Amino acid sequence: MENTLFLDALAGKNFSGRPPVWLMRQAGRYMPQYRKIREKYQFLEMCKTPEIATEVTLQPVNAFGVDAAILFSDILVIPDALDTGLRFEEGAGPIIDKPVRSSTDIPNLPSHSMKEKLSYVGQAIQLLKKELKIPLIGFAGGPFTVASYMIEGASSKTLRNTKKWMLRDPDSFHRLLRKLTNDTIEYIEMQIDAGVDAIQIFDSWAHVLSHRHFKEFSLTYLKSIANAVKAKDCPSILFCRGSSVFAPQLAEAQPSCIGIDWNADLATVRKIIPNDIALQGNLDPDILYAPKESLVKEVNSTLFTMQHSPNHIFNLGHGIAPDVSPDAVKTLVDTIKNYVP
Ligand code: 1CP
Repeated sequence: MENTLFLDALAGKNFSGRPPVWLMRQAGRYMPQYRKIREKYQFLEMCKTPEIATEVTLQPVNAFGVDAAILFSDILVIPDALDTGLRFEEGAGPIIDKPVRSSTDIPNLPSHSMKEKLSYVGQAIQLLKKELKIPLIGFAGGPFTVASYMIEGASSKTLRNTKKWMLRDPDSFHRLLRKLTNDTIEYIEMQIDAGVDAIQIFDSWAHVLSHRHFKEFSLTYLKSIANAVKAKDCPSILFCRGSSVFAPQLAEAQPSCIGIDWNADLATVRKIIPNDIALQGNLDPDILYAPKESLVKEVNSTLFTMQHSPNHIFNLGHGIAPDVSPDAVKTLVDTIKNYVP
């Protein structure tokens, strides 16, 4: 590996003068190179073909020179492996044909080996490790977020069905979360064995939960996953939307790093999170729509806020949108790489 900035920052040992940078959703529809491949294949077909997943993972690495690669896949490969009939409709996002609607559906979920069902991910990781000179991030969804897609059957802004189940029958809701946690741990252990250098957990929809419910229905399971990653000597990053509020609770799971959404001031978060936990973030992804001058100014402000931090990883506060200009992404990465404190 030629560039270890990302791993150095996760270990609290980045003294290079600038933070490493990678971006959530750095591979995807905003890149013309991605759209060209996507014209020929279905999204899940791309995830399931190790050579294509490898090529798409490398696209942002080659185009922008980011300091870490994230495996091209999706958090919904677990519901797919559980035979829920996942498909991606153009413009409509994920659709699950056989949603899990109540406790009676839980026993019908198969107990497949995730290691076997998702072996295509392991194969992509092995191909990538041969190509990459930077660290590779593996990932999975947080059980609460994955459950919410399985229950809603499609994208939802309110997660109404999920919250109704959670509030009316918490015991069976916990059963579903436990099943998904076990499957997720098996899946992540396979990724680590295949060679990923760090694991990020995306609990993207945790922000719909109250403080108490976050602790009960999200954090409990994030803790189990963070412990399993630690037991494999692999660094972990916990991210959720809402992390600017939930960061102190996420710290209880003792991950290597917490991904912070864009609502918080990183310097303020830094003061309340134990120093041995790295912080990742947290530019508002919409700043990529701003004119170049404002974009550079905003990036520099974040860099200045965290300068001399040995454990800051530059990222957005959430993923890149499909209509962002690749030039803006290039400007962002270049501004960080050229930063002189
Ligand atoms: O039509 C297409 O071309 C598919 C678009 C697409 C892409 C490029 C989807 C469908 N997923 C992905 C890749 C993806 N998803 C990655 C790849 C690695 C990278 O970051 O470059 C990752 C890490 C994810 C993770 C993911 N999928 C999350 C968590 C992160 C987040 O953005 O909050 C979530 C919630 C999903 C579900 C999902 N998959 C795809 C879409 C469009 C969505 C979101 C749907 C929604 O808004 O509810």
